[in-house]
Amino acid sequence: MKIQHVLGAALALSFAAPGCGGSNQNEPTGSGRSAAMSGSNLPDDDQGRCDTTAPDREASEYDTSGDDHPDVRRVFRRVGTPPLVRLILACREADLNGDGVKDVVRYYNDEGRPLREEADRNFDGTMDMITYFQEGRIIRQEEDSNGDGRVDTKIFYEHGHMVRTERDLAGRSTPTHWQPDRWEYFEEGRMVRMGTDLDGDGNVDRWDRDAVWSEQQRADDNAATIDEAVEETPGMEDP
Ligand SMILES: [Ca+2]
Ligand SMILES: [Ca+2]
Ligand SMILES: [Ca+2]
Ligand SMILES: [Ca+2]
Repeated sequence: MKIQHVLGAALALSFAAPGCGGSNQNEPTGSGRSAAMSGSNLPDDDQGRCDTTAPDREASEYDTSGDDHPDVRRVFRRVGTPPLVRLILACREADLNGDGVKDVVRYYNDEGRPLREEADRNFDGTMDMITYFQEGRIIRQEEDSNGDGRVDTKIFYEHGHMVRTERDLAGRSTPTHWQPDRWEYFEEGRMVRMGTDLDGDGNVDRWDRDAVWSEQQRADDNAATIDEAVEETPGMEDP
């Protein structure tokens, strides 16, 4: 799946969100995007992705790095009718390396909980990591690790912990068909098992295991068995 394809769909979704109608008394605060300071060599367009143009949006910008140039933008959705208006965070984006271009954007659902985050981690102008959340917790990350614009790694989480990765090492995936050939399984942050599909038929041909971890598991199992045996032994009374 192409990252750009995903982003396009996401953008369509965010624009499809219904507005509040035309009864807003407050004018939208422009694009919410500030131009670079004069004399600054930062670009005019920060390539922000948060939707600041919908009539129910309110944008605010902050400088967190101390150069007087805003690097964080938060966009809120106005909910309710005056005077009972609430602001719910809808989108937040940031310029992490201070070059004037936003590198990470996080979208929030109607309750203000994180939904999806897109990040350009090597600052080359293309998003290379998408993080998905469910009920506020990370559930999956999709990564373009070699910068060819296509997802080649998926990382799966349970209860906030990484449990499995799928990788397409041979590049057999297409925009519509994900075909990993390497599966890695994790226990407490440590890879314990790895399966590889060598011939591309979708089935694992070789399993590699963490021998030390397997040995430790066996030892723990034995210890548990001994503990049970000891507990079941009637206690000897002191003479
Ligand atoms: Ca940047
Ligand atoms: Ca990138
Ligand atoms: Ca890739
Ligand atoms: Ca195979």
